Amino acid sequence: MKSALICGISGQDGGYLAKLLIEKGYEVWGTSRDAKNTSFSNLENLEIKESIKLVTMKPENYQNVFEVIVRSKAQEIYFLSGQSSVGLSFIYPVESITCATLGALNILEAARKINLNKKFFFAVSSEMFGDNGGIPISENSSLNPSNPYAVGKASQFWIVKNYRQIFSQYACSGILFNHESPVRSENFVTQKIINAAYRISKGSNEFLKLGNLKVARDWGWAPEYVKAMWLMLQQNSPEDYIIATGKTYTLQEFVCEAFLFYNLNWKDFVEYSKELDRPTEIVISKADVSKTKKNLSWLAKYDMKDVVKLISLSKK
Ligand code: GDR
Repeated sequence: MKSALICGISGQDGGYLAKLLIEKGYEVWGTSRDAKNTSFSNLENLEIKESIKLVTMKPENYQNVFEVIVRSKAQEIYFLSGQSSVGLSFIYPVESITCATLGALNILEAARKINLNKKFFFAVSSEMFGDNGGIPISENSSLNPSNPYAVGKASQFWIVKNYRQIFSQYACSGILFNHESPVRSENFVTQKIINAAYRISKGSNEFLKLGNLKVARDWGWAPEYVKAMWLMLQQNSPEDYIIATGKTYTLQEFVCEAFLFYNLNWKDFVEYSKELDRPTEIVISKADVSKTKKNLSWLAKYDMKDVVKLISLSKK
């Protein structure tokens, strides 16, 4: 039986990945900062909590990371831990950067000391490339991180590349673009918009405050992105891959689609709030998915419009 360790299993991607791996017959271990006091509601909703060995692991603590890797004996390790909201990283920059960098270092270093053949997936982000004028981002695009979250991910990306080159570890980074699901919190704009549209459709007398509607993102469906993560560890050689749909829409198009689902005109309910603009911003984010399509035969089935529909349907 294959076994996998998912670091940061309580988050959106952790839950969907665990479900996929259990379906594939894996023994799944999952970590959280405080496994005793975490509710793991995502895992409960997916009805998989009882099938997972849950352990406490603080990614910044080397000894702790070492012990969990030894104990789990996992052949595949997926590192998804850390703060995933760009917005919150402006408020908690140290936590955001520390977990991404020290976490990756501790995992790779512990595995190097244990000296067993393991495969590693690290979740990095399109945010690493900064505001590049909307040029489609590939695995070789130059990095220009412009917020604390992106700085942490860019460092992690280079740590992974280094360990792969120097110590020949099977370590790779999935460069994830925005990917959503019903389990997102309102820290993410997609959930904030759809929840507001839903409440308004039920009679709520509110206005939705948003920042810059001209920003454009490549929004995908998280439950299908975890398959690409798994595929990356089933190849002959470790390589980095873009995980995205290849289709970009403006935030205004997203808002329009979300309100349309409830037969509402967004213009009647949305207000611009300057306070929600970020100190630095990526205006247009585009993905070049050609390498992923060619090598992994993976292509996203769902785009922004499907994401709106699928999340909205989950509210009924
Ligand atoms: P992002 O996602 O920062 O792209 O990171 P988020 O949903 O937070 O923002 C998307 C875009 O919408 C703009 N925006 C607002 N954002 C929020 N959260 N709230 C608002 O009210 C609002 N108004 C406008 C933002 O400025 C931004 O341009 C996501 C996360 O999933 C990361 O973990 C991941 O790495 C990247 O996508 C790729």
